[in-house]
Amino acid sequence: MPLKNRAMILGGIDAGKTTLKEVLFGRERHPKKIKTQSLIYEDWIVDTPGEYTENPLHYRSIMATSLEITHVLFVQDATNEKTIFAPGFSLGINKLPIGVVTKADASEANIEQAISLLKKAIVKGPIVITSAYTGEGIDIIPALVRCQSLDEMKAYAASHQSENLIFHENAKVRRQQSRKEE
Ligand SMILES: Nc1nc2c(ncn2[C@@H]2O[C@H](COP(=O)(O)OP(=O)(O)O)[C@@H](O)[C@H]2O)c(=O)[nH]1
Ligand SMILES: [Mg+2]
Repeated sequence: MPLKNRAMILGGIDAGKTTLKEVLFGRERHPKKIKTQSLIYEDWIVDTPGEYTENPLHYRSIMATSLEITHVLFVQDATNEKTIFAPGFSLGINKLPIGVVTKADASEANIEQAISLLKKAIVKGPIVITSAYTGEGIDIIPALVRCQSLDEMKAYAASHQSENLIFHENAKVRRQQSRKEE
């Protein structure tokens, strides 16, 4: 079923963005690394070069592209102890955020660390733990991109009950919300 929503993939150089896109389309991952040189629109995904997220000179392109999408995939490599996302990065783009941990299969992967880095970048939203090599977690991504709101993604996470999917909500945001409800 074609998706009417569209997701832009952001993340550092070599984070696994293009490999993720290939696997999402059911294709073999590239036998060798091919550098992404420009924005690549394909079906419901926009792949971006790592430089776009790493270099603030490209932010205007990210903002322009964000007008054409509904979701942003914030990709964090589990084998990289560093992140290129500043705290609260997702708040700068007014689209539905999805955190994606890549390379969960790698022997040197630190999944907990990658999750905590994404929790700082994304104030509220789902975080999916994936490996393009084993395929784990991959099918959760299109399901989330079908959702139209954070609440819908949260409900999906609650009903889906997968160890590869968590829904993150900043404790402070949660407190403010419950105070409003009182
Ligand atoms: N172990 C492992 N390596 C991966 C995975 N996905 C991508 N890679 C490797 O990470 C490198 C960068 O991948 P690429 O998709 O080109 O990253 P991009 O620069 O973010 O587009 C390549 O050598 C991939 O083979 C994965 O799920 N597991
Ligand atoms: Mg790429």
